[in-house]
Amino acid sequence: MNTNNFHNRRGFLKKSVLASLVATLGTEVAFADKMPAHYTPLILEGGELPAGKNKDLIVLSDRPWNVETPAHLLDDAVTPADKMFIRNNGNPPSEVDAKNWSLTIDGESAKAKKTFTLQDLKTKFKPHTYQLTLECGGNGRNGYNPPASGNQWGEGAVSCAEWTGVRLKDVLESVGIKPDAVYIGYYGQDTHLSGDPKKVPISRGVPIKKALEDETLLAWAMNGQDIPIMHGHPLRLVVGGWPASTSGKWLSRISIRNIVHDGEKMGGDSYRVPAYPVEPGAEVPDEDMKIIESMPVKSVITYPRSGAILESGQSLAVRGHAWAGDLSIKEMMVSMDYGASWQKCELKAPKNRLAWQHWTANLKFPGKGYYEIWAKATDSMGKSQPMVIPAWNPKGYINNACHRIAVKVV
Ligand SMILES: Nc1nc2c(c(=O)[nH]1)N[C@H]1C(S)=C(S)[C@@H](COP(=O)(O)O)O[C@H]1N2
Ligand SMILES: [Mo]
Repeated sequence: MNTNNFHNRRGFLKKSVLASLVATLGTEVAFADKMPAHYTPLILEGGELPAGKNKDLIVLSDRPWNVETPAHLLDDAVTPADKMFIRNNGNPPSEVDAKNWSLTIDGESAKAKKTFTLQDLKTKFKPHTYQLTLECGGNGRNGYNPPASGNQWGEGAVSCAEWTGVRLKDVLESVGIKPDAVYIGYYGQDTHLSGDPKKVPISRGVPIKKALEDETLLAWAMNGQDIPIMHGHPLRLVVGGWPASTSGKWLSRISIRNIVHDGEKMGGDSYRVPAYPVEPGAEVPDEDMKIIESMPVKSVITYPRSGAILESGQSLAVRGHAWAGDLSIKEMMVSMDYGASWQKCELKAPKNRLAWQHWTANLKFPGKGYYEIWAKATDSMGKSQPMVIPAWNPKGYINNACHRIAVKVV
């Protein structure tokens, strides 16, 4: 599709386009001029979203599908399928035969090679359900300068659905894990964008210790239903708290490795950041890059949506979620004066380990005017979100800067 007509030379939406967008929506678009470069609101494209998706999701690319959830659509306690972001590296399998689907466990550190049908998994092991936070390593990429290549995610490449399946641990232990195991690597049935059957779009993994945690699941259901095709039907590895790229969709094979898994997108700049801080734009030698593990502390404001207009004198119940990779959230604060003062929020316990936590706060604005609401979470180890963009890295990963929204009191 050609969207050039909508953008200026630098890739930002033209003033005239913004004006017509405001007219179409019948409402002001706060920060519309700060929308990421080359981003075209779907309303202008007339494009289609994958089946079953909320029409207000933001399409960053359609080949492959990369679809972001605007912050205010993340308001649900448990992310429903229609509001879940999509991050595909290749093309989903064109046909999925759940009845004949199988998962093979192999690898140097597997005591045997064994294949399970989906039915085997469902009947031979105990099922478990956990709510798990999945955040793309590149969430927030659009904040970095110089900009990183890749999908320019804002805040919305995060979800927290309920996943049902069996523990990876139970299945791996039934096969037998050799003492020299260090990592697992997944393989899915999606195909490379080039069409080359020998190429794999992505094959990542986690250290054996993370793989053997209770919450690491081989899941066949999401929110009590079959996993939607875009999210990995009929079987998915789900690893909460780590870059969501470790949660392999359309899962057909897991290798127990005696080395750090060396699959597609495990090396180079993929899901890796410099081992020490570097200046923006630096070239970092390959051996100085390290794999992203637990995701950093972060939060999102899900109500109100940015651009809300409030009556003077009203108090405003702000709310959202916070999460911190393998850790939990200890404290949540909001500011309406650019961080000069902070107000403590009410914070709920997570549903289970590795699930996001809900927070609320009642704000009383001193009078009419334009305000920004900033949200800042602190994890159980005492680390807080930075108020500005954190350490630059070549691919623009793990930006956990405070989320900010704008409101107007009239
Ligand atoms: N097989 C396979 N698994 C995959 C991917 C993929 O392209 N293929 N993308 C990964 C990445 S980078 C992310 S962020 C999450 C996105 O999960 P979702 O699309 O269900 O939200 O899936 C991960 N698992
Ligand atoms: Mo991702």
